[in-house]
Amino acid sequence: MTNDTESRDQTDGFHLVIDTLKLNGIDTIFCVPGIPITDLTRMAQAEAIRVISFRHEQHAGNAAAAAGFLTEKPGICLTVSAPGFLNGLTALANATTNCFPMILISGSSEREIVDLQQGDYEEMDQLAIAKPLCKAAFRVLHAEDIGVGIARAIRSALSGRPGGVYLDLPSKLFAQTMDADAGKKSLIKVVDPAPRQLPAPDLVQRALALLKGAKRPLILLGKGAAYAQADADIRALVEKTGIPYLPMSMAKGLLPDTHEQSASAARSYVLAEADVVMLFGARLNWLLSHGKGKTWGGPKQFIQIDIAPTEIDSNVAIAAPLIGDIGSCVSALLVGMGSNWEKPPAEWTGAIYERRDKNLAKMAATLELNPSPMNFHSALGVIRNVVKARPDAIVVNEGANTLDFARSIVDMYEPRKRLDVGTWGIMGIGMGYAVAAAVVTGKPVIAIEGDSAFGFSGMEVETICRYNLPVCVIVFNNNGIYRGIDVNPTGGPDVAPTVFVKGARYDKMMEAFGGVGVHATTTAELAKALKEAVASGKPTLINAVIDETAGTESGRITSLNPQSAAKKK
Ligand code: ADP
Ligand code: TZD
Ligand code: MG
Repeated sequence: MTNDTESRDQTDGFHLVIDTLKLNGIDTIFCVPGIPITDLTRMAQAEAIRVISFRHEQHAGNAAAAAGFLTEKPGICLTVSAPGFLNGLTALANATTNCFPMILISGSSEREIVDLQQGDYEEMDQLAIAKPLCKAAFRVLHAEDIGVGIARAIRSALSGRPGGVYLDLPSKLFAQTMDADAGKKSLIKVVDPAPRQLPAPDLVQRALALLKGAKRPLILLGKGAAYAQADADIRALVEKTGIPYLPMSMAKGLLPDTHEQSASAARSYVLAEADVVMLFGARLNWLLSHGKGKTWGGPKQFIQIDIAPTEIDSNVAIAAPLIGDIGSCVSALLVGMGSNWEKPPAEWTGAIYERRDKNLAKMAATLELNPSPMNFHSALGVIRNVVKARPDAIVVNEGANTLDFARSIVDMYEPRKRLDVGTWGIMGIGMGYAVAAAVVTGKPVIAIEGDSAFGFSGMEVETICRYNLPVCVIVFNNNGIYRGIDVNPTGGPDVAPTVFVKGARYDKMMEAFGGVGVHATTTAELAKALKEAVASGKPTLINAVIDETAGTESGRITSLNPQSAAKKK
């Protein structure tokens, strides 16, 4: 507290909020100021909390979510009432979907007026609207309850399956005063907000028995495993079992993608052929074809490690659920495996690695081509090399083709270095995630962005410049969504819905705010600019010109597009 606060006999809502956040180790707030929270942002900064102010709440919210994922502390997003709240709500819902801990704190208007619908400034029943879209939602009406409200929000965001929490703070609360001593006593420092959840021993034994009998076992690592920060034990387990593994996109780097047990480049083969699949913090949702159908080939049995018991059997029967936190489950498995665990049959692993190496050689050959204009492969080949040289850099990635190609081409070497569109496949996370990654880690950030994807959060390049963050944005400019070659079938003056201004210069946006802008039409120009950006840490945007014909509709998920009857004929 400042001397100013100490000398007062009274404290107020503003200070109680800030003091509780600080007491709980919250050192950063992502926000957009305005009534009624402008002073809260000022006072937070005055009290040495880092306040990162954005141009739009959705990006502040995405930053909070990414900070939550990276740090295992809830990321805090602070917004104004109704419209600011709604802008932040997309990020809150997305964080909940991704199982990232964040707290959206929004100021709100006068309860008496809102509830009688008398038309207050920015009137909205925010609590009711937030409730179905997040893990938990709370409102604090009295200054003496601020400590409890924030403690409940922190616990709800972090315990069990992490997620988004909404905290409604009405305008009137901030000005409420109370005795400073009583106020101090009302604050709660949350003890162990994400307590370990040990798996029951019989569940561990059941899982190990099933694994032992497997002829063609497979390990699947999800972003829950990356979140859990049990990196060394997870690696030890994978290596001790000798079982081939597949990382989901945000679990890449948990073990280096170049690891000898990686089955990434033989994905379809292992999914179809495995007989026992062990899931670590990964849901059998659409990203894994719901655990059934052609992708999954013959019959198989699942071992699923998850902190959320209700996730089990959500899509297919799970033979061996293992409920607990990843760290505790993995150490229990390591103990249970003993010292002479038998590796899987060489017939199985050999067949996988042979396919993998063949596919990797094929890809290496395409990466070596240097077509003009650049295509996804040649441009990503450059980024792949830079990331290899700077494995501590964080990669942010969104788009369709730009996402799918980058996921398979750019190898990751360290845990939690890849942030992407997540469970929803949402566009617009780019600059918010990039800002958060730079702010909470201080490491260089490389944001690989489709030109459409970038547009959702592009204005935040000003934020990147304002805070002088070590972020290099690479816009894969193929003149549109998926491709730049669609035409208006009527021959009218409007371009097709997927097509943008041809030859746009996104690099000029960065220059407008004092950052470095580069227009790259060759791999040599791209390599030079990216290396300089990573070395200097200067905010940089590289407009990478990509062949506008190179992409495919929806990247690798073309089949999810409904087919019109006319098209089918
Ligand atoms: P991916 O998209 O990478 O497949 P998902 O987001 O579908 O991953 O799955 C993440 C899973 O991890 C969720 O089911 C969530 O409950 C679980 N999870 C999150 N944190 C932990 C943890 N600390 N311990 C165990 N499970 C966790
Ligand atoms: N809006 C939101 C919020 N999320 C989405 N996923 C979409 C729209 C639909 N969409 C995709 O799924 S990918 C994409 C959109 C608009 C953009 C693809 O174009 P791009 O990438 O330029 O980013 P490529 O490299 O040209 O394929
Ligand atoms: Mg594009």
